[in-house]
Amino acid sequence: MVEEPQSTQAVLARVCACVQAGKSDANTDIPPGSLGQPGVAEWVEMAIERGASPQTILEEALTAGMNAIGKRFAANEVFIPEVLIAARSMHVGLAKLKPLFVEQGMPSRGVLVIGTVLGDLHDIGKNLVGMLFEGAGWKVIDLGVDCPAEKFLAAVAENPGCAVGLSALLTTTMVSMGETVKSIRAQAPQAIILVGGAPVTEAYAREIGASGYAPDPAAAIELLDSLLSDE
Ligand code: B1M
Repeated sequence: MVEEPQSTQAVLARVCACVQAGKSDANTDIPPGSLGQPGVAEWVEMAIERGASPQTILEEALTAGMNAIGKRFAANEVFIPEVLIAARSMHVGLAKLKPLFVEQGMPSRGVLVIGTVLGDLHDIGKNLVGMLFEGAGWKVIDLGVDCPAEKFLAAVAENPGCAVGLSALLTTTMVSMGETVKSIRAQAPQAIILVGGAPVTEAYAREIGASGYAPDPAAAIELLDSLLSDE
């Protein structure tokens, strides 16, 4: 028996907590022992019934939950599996909101084109960065792995004003990261280009002309926010 929250604000807080716990709906037993208890799906439905706008549910509950997970991940309080199940729960909530956003389209803070650079097949970190940007309200266009500069250039041309995120995990592929930044700069000199990945450093980002380096997804989101507010 679950006690019904008194206020809409309390319902939103439940959505936010369920995203962080990875509790998608009543039929899932994540976290263990929670089978039958409402999750993101049920609380989002209740928030809608109570008259909360889809925008409010998105920002104050789903995005807030994912932002919190991103910060806890950066602080080593949670790990990759927790981020993945939180992202899955957020998507369950988003699916409930999508029909309500049909006319105006899903709101978005902007577009981030992201990919792992040429020669590099590592995508776990890049995928986490993409998921947390999505959770923070960005439309994410994921170009995948082993991306030549041309692939980034085409995406930048198709999405004017987008930010670009490059990931590299090998010291050898950091070279193609530099070449990709150079090509993007030639086509779109003002583009914001973020770089990251285990071997990448702040100094290297500066050397290749990237707009900035971030060690983890939460830092990348903060960095992009601050670069945009400087524009
Ligand atoms: Co590879 N691998 N791997 N590997 N692999 C490393 C990177 C390595 C350090 C292992 C080692 O030797 N100790 C080493 C690199 C050495 C170096 O260059 N200095 C290495 C090597 C050598 C190789 C091969 C060459 C091995 C071989 O075949 N001889 C080969 C290369 C293939 C290729 O890419 N062409 C190879 C292959 C593979 C697998 C395919 C088997 C697999 C990748 C599977 C996949 O990604 N789908 C793999 C794996 C899993 C690893 C390790 C074990 C783990 C990488 C990972 O996913 N980490 C790795 C060793 C290690 O790191 N312990 C290793 C978890 C992930 C969450 O972290 O990617 O760093 P990370 O992302 C972080 C941050 O870096 C940051 O945020 C993420 C979350 O915090 N971040 C960004 C990432 N991108 C960002 C972008 C941003 C901002 C932040 O802004 C845009």
